[in-house]
Amino acid sequence: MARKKIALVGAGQIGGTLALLAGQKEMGDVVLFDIAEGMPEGKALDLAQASPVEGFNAKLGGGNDYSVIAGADVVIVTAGVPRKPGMSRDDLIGINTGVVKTVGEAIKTYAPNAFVIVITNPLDVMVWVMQQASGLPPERVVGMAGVLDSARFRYFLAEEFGVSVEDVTAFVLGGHGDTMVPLVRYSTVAGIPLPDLVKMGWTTQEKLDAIVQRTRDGGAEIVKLLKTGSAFYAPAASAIVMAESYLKDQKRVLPCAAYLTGQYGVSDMYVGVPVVLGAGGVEKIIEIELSAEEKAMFDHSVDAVKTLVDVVKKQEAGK
Ligand code: TXD
Repeated sequence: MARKKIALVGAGQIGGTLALLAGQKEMGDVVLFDIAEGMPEGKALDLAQASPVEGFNAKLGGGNDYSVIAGADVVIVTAGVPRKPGMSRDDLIGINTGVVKTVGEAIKTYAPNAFVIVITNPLDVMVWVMQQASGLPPERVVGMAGVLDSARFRYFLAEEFGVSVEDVTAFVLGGHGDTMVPLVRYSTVAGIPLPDLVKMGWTTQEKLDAIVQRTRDGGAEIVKLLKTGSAFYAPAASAIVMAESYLKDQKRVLPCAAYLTGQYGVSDMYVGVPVVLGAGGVEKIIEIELSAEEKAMFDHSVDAVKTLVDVVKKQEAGK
């Protein structure tokens, strides 16, 4: 059976890291696209030269012509501009909408059967723009944010409890970042829900609240430290587990920005919810009962996304 093909549109900080991870995990052949002249080829050649050392077999290529993505099984999109200190994710909407629209049209032309994972910010809107521009079925267009937000949450919790990150599960809903809705009662250490751990004296509600806030601010904390860009190792690792679940039909249950058709009372929008990811893409949207407080936070998150989608719709109408 021929190797799968993974196309990375945007070969910057995240794109380059995606390529290395996809190679190391021997997920298939990897191609990098970018508008920066020579850079995608340069990174592909450098990564290819790591393959004998790392011990993986993959064809690695790159280019500035969208035809390089032809026939890709998975396309991971990071094309666009990242935040600088003081910028919100929403500030990127003007530039990145145009970029993602162009990428969507290229995917429609060259890789219409692909599973598309969007990373570009503001994520929840960009994934909607991607689905509209590419015309791919919504179950094959998702956004990566929840896996990253829950990974940040899990890491901070593991630090607080002094346990392995592998035994911490975290459940997040809603938009990426500031309006993220972490479900404390569904987050656990080895299946023990966080509220029980408070009762058991493992932590306090105040410490949990602080961890939730630090998770919400996780992106901005790194942007402030890096000064020249945003996080890229954890975002790349997060998108790779989503790609792997699709390629290997793993049926992982992962928080993704997925297209809702009435679930959680939301229609015709992309929002972060738990889904089953398999060979069919988003195979199931998991709809859980929310408390009044959780529902209010979720609806606030949906409203924030809706506002940005309306901005894009107005931009489109104004053209
Ligand atoms: O969780 C999440 N979804 C977020 C997403 C986590 C972290 C970063 N988030 C966003 O991903 C970030 O705000 C950016 O919008 C993207 C990519 O972040 P990255 O750190 O990889 O940015 P880089 O290093 O600037 O890479 C972007 C590349 C760069 O090489 C540009 O030349 C290229 O995108 N680029 C384009 N490619 C194709 N077409 C166009 N028009 C274009 N414009 C820039």
